[in-house]
Amino acid sequence: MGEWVYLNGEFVRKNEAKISVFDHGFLYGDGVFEGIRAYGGRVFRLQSHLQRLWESAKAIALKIPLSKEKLTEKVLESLRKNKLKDAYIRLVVSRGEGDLGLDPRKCPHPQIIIITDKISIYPEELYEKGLEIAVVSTRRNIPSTLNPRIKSLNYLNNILAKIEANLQGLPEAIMLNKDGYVAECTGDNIFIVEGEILVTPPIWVGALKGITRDVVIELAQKEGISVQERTFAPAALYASDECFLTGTAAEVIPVTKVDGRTIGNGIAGPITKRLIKKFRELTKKEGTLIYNN
Ligand code: PXG
Repeated sequence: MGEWVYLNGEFVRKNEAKISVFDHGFLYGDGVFEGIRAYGGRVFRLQSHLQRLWESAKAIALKIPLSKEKLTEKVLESLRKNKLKDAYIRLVVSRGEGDLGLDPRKCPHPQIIIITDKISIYPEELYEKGLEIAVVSTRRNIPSTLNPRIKSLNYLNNILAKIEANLQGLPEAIMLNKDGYVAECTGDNIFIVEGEILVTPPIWVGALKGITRDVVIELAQKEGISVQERTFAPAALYASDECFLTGTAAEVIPVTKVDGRTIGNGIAGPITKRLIKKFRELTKKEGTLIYNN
């Protein structure tokens, strides 16, 4: 882990990076966050992540006490201070300290935290073999209660699904929305391939607007692969030719077994492999430079 954490407007050592027990991020999950990656000295899609952070904050009426430009600088400074080129960056904005009541008006100072870490990722062989995952019984939050578009500190919905997967010995869970349509996984978006067509659930079904999802849609379109955003049920997933997940941590990773059903030929399919390759090429050449040399 990076030694220096940005907290309360300054860089402190990680063992001194402590927040108040009265912070509503801790008491109520009242706050927002982002998970970002740096590859070879470049931060991938930093502005898209910041844009989403601002949108999440706006949705919960949280004012981020720095400009996007200043926060960009602080993220880059965190990476330089920790001498990182390849990293996972966790950006957290919490409501800040208040009293024990819910009222966010009692929290005058939102807290910005930047943690940098080495990335822990799936073993390389899984990008060939694919993951085995399952549809779990925990449904994705409905948008009228807590909209899954908001990347809030309140992740219990996802954690409950993750626990169900873990109890089955599986690394990820597929979550359905209240109507039984496939929404997303606990920390990844989901795609299937039907013949030559790439299909992913629309965001309104109940999914985060993943940055990796957007990149994969762009890459597929550039490759001449047609992409459809439409709803589908687990049966369509079982019958699909290929399936993969997208996320900042997992990148693009094949899924080859769902609920005991083998997907396609049981190994990463051709469209999945093509998109993994294109995605990796892009992360090597694009992004905000951390070091100006
Ligand atoms: N859906 C959800 C619910 C997420 O939290 C994604 C999709 C993928 O979005 P991006 O923008 O990363 O392509 C996420 C983000 C983890 C972890 O440790 C993953 C996320 C958040 C927090 C932790 O795997 N994923």
